[in-house]
Amino acid sequence: MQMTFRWYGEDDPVSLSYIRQIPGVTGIVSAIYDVPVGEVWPREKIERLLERVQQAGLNLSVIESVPVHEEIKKGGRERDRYIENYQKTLENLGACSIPCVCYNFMPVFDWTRSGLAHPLPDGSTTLIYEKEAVDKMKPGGDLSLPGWDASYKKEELQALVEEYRNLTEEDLWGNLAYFLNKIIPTAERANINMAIHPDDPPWSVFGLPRIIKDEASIERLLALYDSPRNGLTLCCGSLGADAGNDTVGLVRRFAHRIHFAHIRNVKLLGEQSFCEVAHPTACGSLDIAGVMKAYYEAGFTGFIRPDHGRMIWDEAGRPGYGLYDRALGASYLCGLWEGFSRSGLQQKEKGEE
Ligand code: DNO
Repeated sequence: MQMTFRWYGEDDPVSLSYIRQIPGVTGIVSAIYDVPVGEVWPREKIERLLERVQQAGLNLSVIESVPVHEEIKKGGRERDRYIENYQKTLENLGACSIPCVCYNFMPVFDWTRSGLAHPLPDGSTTLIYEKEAVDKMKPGGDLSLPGWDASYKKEELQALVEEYRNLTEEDLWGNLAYFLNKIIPTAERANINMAIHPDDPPWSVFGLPRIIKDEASIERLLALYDSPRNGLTLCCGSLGADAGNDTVGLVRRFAHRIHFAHIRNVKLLGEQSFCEVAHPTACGSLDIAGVMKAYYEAGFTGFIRPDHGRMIWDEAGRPGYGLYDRALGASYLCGLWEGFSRSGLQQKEKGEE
């Protein structure tokens, strides 16, 4: 595995030089943030990002994300134009030797939470999703969605949500299949591993369809286009918010098609409610050591990043993306990996004796 860390570009208070100082981290996960969703990412901008990251002594490992325009997800009249743009962006990324691209197919809203600074008993703060609070939110009304990177103006939002009203999950599957049929051949030519991020949380929010949420849907997604380039960002925190998902089992089952792993722990708080906690297994409801062991045993060579962190030690910054707790997460994950590789080595030596 290759340990990576997300960097939001020059405006990110967590600088590349700080990231470089986290033991074990060799790669950066980033994106071009100043091109409107749906437009082609110019090659020069990608080259500049690549140079910047390399100058800091790191690799540009994953693009997270190249966002998918709503016209594509909705199956709108303009979708072919936006798919062509997406293909051009992939070609430009391929020309810069970017190995992996993360994306998602969630209508309108990306990750959703009801609070960004929920206090934990240890005095840190964290992201929380409480069903009751989310059920009361009205997109387009007076809703300000915590932490959401708004790509739309509020007025546009209501209209957009309305346009999805008649779109069923099956329609969304059809639109995803249409998209993959066009972009996976491009990714194959560009040598890029496409890695879809599951829905976060893995259930419908605001009545909008969500389809990448469990083992059966991942199975179906992979079968839509049977190519190693059609792969996954396996986010155990997203999938693990549903107690019905066995995150260790998912890693074992799909390891061959996982290109990128997001690792974080959540504490389940009842039906469709959870908060995020520190990475170690003991801190939450997920078996993070088991997840890492499953990657280790599968011989995983892809990218891993610690996902959201809590805010600790009075750090202020982008919710979920401060430096300290994610750095602790990276160290913990690297430590587990080293432990597994040492015990693997010992077993091998014993066998050879
Ligand atoms: C949140 C992230 C998501 C993710 C996208 C991938 O912190 O995990 O925003 O980047 O869903 O397309």
